[in-house]
Amino acid sequence: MPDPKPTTTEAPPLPDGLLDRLRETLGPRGVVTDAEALAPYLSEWRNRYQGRSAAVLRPASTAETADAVRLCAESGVAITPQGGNTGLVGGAVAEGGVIVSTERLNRIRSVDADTFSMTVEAGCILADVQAAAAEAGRLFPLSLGAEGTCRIGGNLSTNAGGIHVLRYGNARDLVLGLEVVLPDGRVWDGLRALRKDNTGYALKHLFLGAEGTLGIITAAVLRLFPRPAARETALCALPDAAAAIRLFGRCMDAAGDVLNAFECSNRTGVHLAETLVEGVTVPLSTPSPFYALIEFAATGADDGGLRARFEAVLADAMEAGLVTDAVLAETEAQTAGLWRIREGITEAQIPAGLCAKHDVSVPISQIPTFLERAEAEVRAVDPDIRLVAYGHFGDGNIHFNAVRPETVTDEAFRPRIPPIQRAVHDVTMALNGSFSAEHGVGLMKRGDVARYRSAVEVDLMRAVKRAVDPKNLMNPGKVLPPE
Ligand code: FAD
Ligand code: 2HG
Ligand code: ZN
Repeated sequence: MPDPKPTTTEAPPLPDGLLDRLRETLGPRGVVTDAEALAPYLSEWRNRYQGRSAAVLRPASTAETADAVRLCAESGVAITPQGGNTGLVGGAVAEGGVIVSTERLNRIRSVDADTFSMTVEAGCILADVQAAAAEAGRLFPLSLGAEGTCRIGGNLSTNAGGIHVLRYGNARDLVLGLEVVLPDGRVWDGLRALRKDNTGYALKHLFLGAEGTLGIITAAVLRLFPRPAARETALCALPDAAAAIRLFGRCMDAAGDVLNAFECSNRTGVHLAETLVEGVTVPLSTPSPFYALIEFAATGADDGGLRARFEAVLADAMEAGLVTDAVLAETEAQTAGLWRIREGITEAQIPAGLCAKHDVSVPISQIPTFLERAEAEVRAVDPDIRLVAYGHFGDGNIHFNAVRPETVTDEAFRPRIPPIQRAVHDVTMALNGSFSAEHGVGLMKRGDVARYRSAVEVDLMRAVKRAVDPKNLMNPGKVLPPE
């Protein structure tokens, strides 16, 4: 579980003549080598890794992508696919070779409202995909804090989750068809809009969540849904995580058909957002040990008394002592304010300082046990750590961030990260959980793959990688542990 210091090692040079051939193929806008222009592609959101690459390629079509990949493959040059570069595990960090950015593959090819599907290129920004669907009166439900920057190809390659998984599924569940440039430059055209197709192996699922190790996704057919006509959002104060789980059960029971989001945070998460992020205000009178942000949304013209249903669930939960205080948004501005708190928790992780990050999932009923055991392990390493436990509790997905104490520098804290991560992941796996629920493996969790996935699973993954990318040129060194 490496947590490397950033390095500034020079990028290895490319074979003679390759850049000229790439410029001929992609045109002057398609190849970036200037150090200043390269810099943003070589840094990453948390400043944990420093990339190294001699060039960024910016193809503007599938054909250009295929040509560029073929040229690199012929020269034995490794490729790191990159979308919005918002990934949190170092998957888009280049360790030599070239970066292929999808940013010019940014056309919405078509939106078909009648069949509830749309075809988009991989470099479309997620927010633009959502907006194009909305314009056609449809919903593309994938939603996450980075949606203004991340690109749909990156979302599909990380099988992104976000705030609506409990209702609509992960990114994987939102894809009907895919187009992929394979590591040798061939194009797999699987851009089918079929809901049913049992004609052999489901190839698209190989590439979804593969973090760019098997090919470059260039386009996708996405599933669309009816747009919610009404939504109600509440922030609830809770005594503890156990109450959150019982409240989730009640919401599912009473309103599973309209439950749109169930996000939680402990007090430290909300406190850091309030104190470190602009525009975050908690509209409750007193601080609480735990919070839940809950959203109901109805799609029909008749909202089925959505607010009344929500109020009834909250009133029952208050009577049962699961909720101690709650605010139900009255206006769109208040709804946005409540969601700002949620986004603020993620944003606060940067100014708060270095943290040991965990993106785990456990069976929902085990969340309180996980929190208790993981906290004990973390405090054994450093009793003063600030623990931010938040995330998509309705999916059993906890972002468990152990933030350095205020009195300790990032540098002094860095060596404490590996033992903390090891202990937290051991707790997770002992509860039959996953050491990466959303963000993937990238560079960061390759060691965990070796430790926690079975030998059979690792063998199968290696066999797939060898079959699709025998020269190991597509995002080498990511996901699979070193042999
Ligand atoms: P990148 O970071 O560019 O790449 C991610 C991986 O995909 C890399 O391995 C890269 O090589 C590969 N890749 C990118 N494009 C392609 C392609 N076209 N073909 C093949 N491989 C490709 N994640 C969640 O799941 N849920 C969240 O709620 C969430 N919230 C976030 C909030 C913030 C503020 C931030 C900064 C990140 C968050 N993330 C979340 C993580 C991140 O946004 C997602 O992983 C996102 O899906 C990455 O998209 P991207 O375009 O930035 O991909
Ligand atoms: C979120 O849910 C993201 O906001 C980021 O997945 C979580 O690692 C984090 O802090
Ligand atoms: Zn998340």
